Amino acid sequence: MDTVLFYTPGSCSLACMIALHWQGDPYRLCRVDKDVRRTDSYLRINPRGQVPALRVDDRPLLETDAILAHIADRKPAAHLLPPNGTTERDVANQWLAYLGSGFHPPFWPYFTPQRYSKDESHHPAIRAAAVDAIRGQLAFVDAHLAGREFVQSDRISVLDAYLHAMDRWANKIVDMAALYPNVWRHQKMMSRDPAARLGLSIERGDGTQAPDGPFAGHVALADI
Ligand SMILES: N[C@@H](CCC(=O)N[C@@H](CS)C(=O)NCC(=O)O)C(=O)O
Repeated sequence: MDTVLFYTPGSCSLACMIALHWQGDPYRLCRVDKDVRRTDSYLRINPRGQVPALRVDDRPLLETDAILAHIADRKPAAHLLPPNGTTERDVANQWLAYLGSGFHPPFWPYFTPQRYSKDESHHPAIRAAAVDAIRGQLAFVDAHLAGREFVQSDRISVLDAYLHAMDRWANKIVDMAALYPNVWRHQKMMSRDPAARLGLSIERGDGTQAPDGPFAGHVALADI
């Protein structure tokens, strides 16, 4: 399968990068920064102009939770999610949906208050409300992670990659170590993971092709 992940540094697409690396099939990356995400070429891949998007052969697949489930299900032996049809998978699906539709959304008004009001004088209040909502999500996840190493059971999964891609955004917003020690511990654990480290180095622009790894380099949008 020809697999291309469209990503923007600092975004939730990092989760898919980590998952692809864990899964192990060859994949290429296509970096699409803000200006590129508004071009016709990219809007043909994702009409909403967002990342991540995955292209598998000629088929685009959108939405982080669906992409992560696809990556995991491509190789059940990698155990990146529990098998379909099990109670454990129902719980994992619940976490995938929560991370996408519960944990992620409060960051949107924090980072882009202009989408919620054209009146700049409203932006401080929008961001303050967003911080409250972000803190609520962090408290929920922190309580869940008490006494646990991973989001689900005793095994690392795409859920951990998804949480890691997003909870890093909160580091500049709240005192994570003091207020959310379990999320902070999880973040430290993930930051030592070789796939997460590779993903971040690629995002910084100094990532090179891992000698024997599945990352097969970048492809230009124009060549897709
Ligand atoms: N529901 C989408 C949301 C994706 C999303 O919000 N992506 C952000 C980056 S983390 C983005 O592309 N923002 C740019 C924009 O919305 O224009 C998903 O889960 O994949």
